[in-house]
Amino acid sequence: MNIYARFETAFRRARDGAALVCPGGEDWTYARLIAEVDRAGAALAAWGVGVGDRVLVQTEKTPEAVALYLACIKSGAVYVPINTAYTKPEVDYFIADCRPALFVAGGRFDADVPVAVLDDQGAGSFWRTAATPVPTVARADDDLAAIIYTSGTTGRPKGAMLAHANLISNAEILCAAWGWRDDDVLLHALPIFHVHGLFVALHCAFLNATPVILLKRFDVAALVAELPRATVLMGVPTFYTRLLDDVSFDAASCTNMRVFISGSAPLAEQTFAAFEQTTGFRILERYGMSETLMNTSNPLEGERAAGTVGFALPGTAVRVTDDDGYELPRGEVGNIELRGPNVFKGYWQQPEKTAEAFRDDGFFVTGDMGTMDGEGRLTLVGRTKDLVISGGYNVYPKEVEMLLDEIPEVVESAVIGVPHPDFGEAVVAVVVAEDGVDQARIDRFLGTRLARYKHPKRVLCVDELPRNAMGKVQKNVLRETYANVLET
Ligand code: MCA
Repeated sequence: MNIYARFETAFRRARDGAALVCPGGEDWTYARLIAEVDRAGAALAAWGVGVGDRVLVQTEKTPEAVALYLACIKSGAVYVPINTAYTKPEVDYFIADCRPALFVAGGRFDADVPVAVLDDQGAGSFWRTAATPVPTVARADDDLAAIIYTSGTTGRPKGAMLAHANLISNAEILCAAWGWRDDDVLLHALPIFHVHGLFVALHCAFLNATPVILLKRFDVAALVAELPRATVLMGVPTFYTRLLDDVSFDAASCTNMRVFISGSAPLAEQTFAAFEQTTGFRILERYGMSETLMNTSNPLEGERAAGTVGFALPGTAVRVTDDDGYELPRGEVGNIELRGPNVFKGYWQQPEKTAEAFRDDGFFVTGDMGTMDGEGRLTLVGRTKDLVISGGYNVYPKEVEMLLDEIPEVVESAVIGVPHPDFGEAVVAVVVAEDGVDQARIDRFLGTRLARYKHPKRVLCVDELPRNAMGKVQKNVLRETYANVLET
């Protein structure tokens, strides 16, 4: 089944109800959303987008961008959203990799594929034709709905292929797990180019046709202003630390709220405790990945334990294994592996990478390390993959190192994640360089090549990098040595 058919059934029931509530802009009812999806669908058809074609999208968060997403899946195209922070060379890579039938960009862009513009007001050359209702294309369970790029340890992003059935089952399971209600109101401040803001947040609301307060971006003042009419907030830990730092945020802001959900990065136990102290709410932490959507969740009813990501969601099998894939006794630390209807179909045009990621019995090896207690509660304790999670964005050091090593004065570099008061963790580069390399030089070089959030927040020059007997750079030593460089 096409997931849009599920949404549309709910949308029709709630025709006159608020769909997208846009502070400072025009609100849309669900009837309007249905019509706008048809308008976007007609535009896609006019651009020649057919069933199974990829549509690469790098646009601001507008109601029209939401309609474009829904129109893509409705018409059987494959939606490929990318971060608005990506630079031209980064976007060129995605174009070359997924060969989209259409690239919908936020502004003018030169490419060897058709480019349509949908600007930050939701206007632009994308709108080619008058609205004509487009049919909802029937899709089999394994047919792709989206490709979500995730960077890899090689420094080259891989496209995780998600099918309609992945999206439908995960959305249904989350609605049940989090007790979604018809009178819920979702406060939405996440970007819509990642699984968290797009599939987790919007799909829960759309399956139930509940109102979504659509903030263009995360802004504490706007969030605090909207909280009194919301019941559900989903955010990365930075949302919660920034709320706690804001003097206007207190228990009174939350009187209408039902649940605060956190994910995409580890929620510090002190944040969990401080939030409970300020508001009385225990943040519900859950665990997911682009490849697998949501895997585990703390319970809605029952003990939400700080520092853990809760229990396997219904239908998802979670195990902790040794390096050969054998399940370890409860309480031991090992690789987290998963199997279930949420798990993706593999990496786009990368059969070897896909094969490497799965065990023979179909379990996906996440690259996260964890431990499971006797009751089945999972705690994340680290990663086998070299990855930095900064404010909920994944940054693979290799990608940054490859660029740093292109700078003529740089002899070698090592990129690490260190604690950051706002982003939880942030990127730091340790470089061996000939005279004359400083932060400004590196920022200038990276400026047109790498999304800003991946730039090192600090560059440290050293005479040599610490290496083990095998000659491998000891990143653990660097992380310990420079643990405090971003603390202030
Ligand atoms: C912005 N900057 C960052 C980050 N965000 N630096 C490091 N890490 C970040 N996450 C930098 C900008 O480059 C800029 O640098 C400066 O901070 C201010 O930028 P601005 O855009 O104003 O920042 P912001 O609006 O305050 O953004 C912070 C944010 C945002 C709200 C925490 O990063 C965010 O929305 N994060 C959520 C990401 C997310 O949705 N992740 C889900 C993916 P300069 O001033 O130097 O130019 S993971 C997922 O989907 C999985 C499946 C899951 O489980 O959920």
